[in-house]
Amino acid sequence: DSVTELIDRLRDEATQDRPAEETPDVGIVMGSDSDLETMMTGGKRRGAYDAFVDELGFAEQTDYENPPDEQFTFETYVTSAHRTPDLMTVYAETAEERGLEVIIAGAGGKSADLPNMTASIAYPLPVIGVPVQEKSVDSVIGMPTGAPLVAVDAGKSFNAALSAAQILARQHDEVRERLVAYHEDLREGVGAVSRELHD
Ligand code: RP5
Repeated sequence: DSVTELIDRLRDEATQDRPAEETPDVGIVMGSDSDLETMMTGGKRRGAYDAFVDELGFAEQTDYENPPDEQFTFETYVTSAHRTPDLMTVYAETAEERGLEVIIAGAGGKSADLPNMTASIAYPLPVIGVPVQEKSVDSVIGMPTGAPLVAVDAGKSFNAALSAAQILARQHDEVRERLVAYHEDLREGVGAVSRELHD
């Protein structure tokens, strides 16, 4: 799809007034497809996709008008603050009307503006920023007073997904239960490793 088509579609979706259970709960945006590995999966670390799909039972919603069977969903967009500022702006402007409850935004490089700008435009929707590379941490977390952005450490999109789920869990008991179950597994895993070390 061209950027113009994506913009038109987002604007159209914002007018549809779909029931909450049919719209994506979380929007994942990133500045470049070179951010995909860090943001989603398959890299050195596990990413947001792994947290949502493997640990929390969310599904990716690839078509706004045809939701998957799973109750909790996320969508994924590549939109650059510098190459497609119009798409970034419309995505953030329409996010709340399209039914999103939280956005995860990742960017790298020395001009990692996407998380910051998305947070400013989408306000009061919460935005969790992921610096894709360590050198961009300052630009992602350095927001002025009154312009909030929740940020995780460089590359930790897995934690950004858990933070997004924590926000959803305030309204959705089922997400809360899945987070608690994930944490129990995590504790058991740590216990198993430390037992191995002592055996
Ligand atoms: C940022 O610049 C992107 O978020 C990416 O991390 C970085 C480099 O982008 P590419 O040149 O690989 O597209 O905007």
